[in-house]
Amino acid sequence: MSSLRHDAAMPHVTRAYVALGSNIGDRLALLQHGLEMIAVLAAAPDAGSLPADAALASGASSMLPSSNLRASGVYETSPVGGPGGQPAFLNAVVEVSTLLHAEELLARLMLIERQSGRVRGVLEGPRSLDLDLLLFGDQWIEKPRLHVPHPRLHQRRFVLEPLSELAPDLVHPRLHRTIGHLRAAAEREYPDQRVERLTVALRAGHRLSSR
Ligand code: PH2
Ligand code: MG
Ligand code: MG
Repeated sequence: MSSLRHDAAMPHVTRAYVALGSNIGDRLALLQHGLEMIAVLAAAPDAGSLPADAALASGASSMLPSSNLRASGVYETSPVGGPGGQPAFLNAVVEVSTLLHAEELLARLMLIERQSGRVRGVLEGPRSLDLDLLLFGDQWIEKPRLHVPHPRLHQRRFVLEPLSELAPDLVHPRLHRTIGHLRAAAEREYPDQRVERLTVALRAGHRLSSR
């Protein structure tokens, strides 16, 4: 495991990439909310307690640690897979530096999804907020509920376009190609996947709205 290379006393910061997607409700507000919650929860070092619901209920957050997060632009994208006729998605990617292990980060992402009103129904069907762990440092993880790098990342322009804004030179740990290379290959291979970058932007490092 890569953590063995590190001094046990030294906190181990991992750079992770998370895909955000929404195609129900106020899609932009849901992405913005997801980003703010990722900034809070990925930064909280205490793995045992998940403060999400309490923190949200009280609106009691201090300034977000803006330094631990970078956001891509926002893209409107045609649905890939899933039932026909579902609405277009808004998609974005955030880069977050975290002390958490991949499992802990994933648990927090799922908590944010639930808190945002996500109900798991139809596979690949419409969703208010979908948060997918794309990459976790240079780790290759195959566990029952955790597959990193995300197994379909290289086939999805709605992921590769925003991800390549943040990390074009990052090498995919399993495919050994850069994200920029994968993006260009997917553009050729999947011309029907529509991805349109919007002029709106997510705000990283803003005060969490009390709601
Ligand atoms: N998510 C899916 C399936 N299809 N298509 C687009 N455009 N954007 C998504 O986020 C998306 C999808 C499964 O999570
Ligand atoms: Mg998904
Ligand atoms: Mg998902």
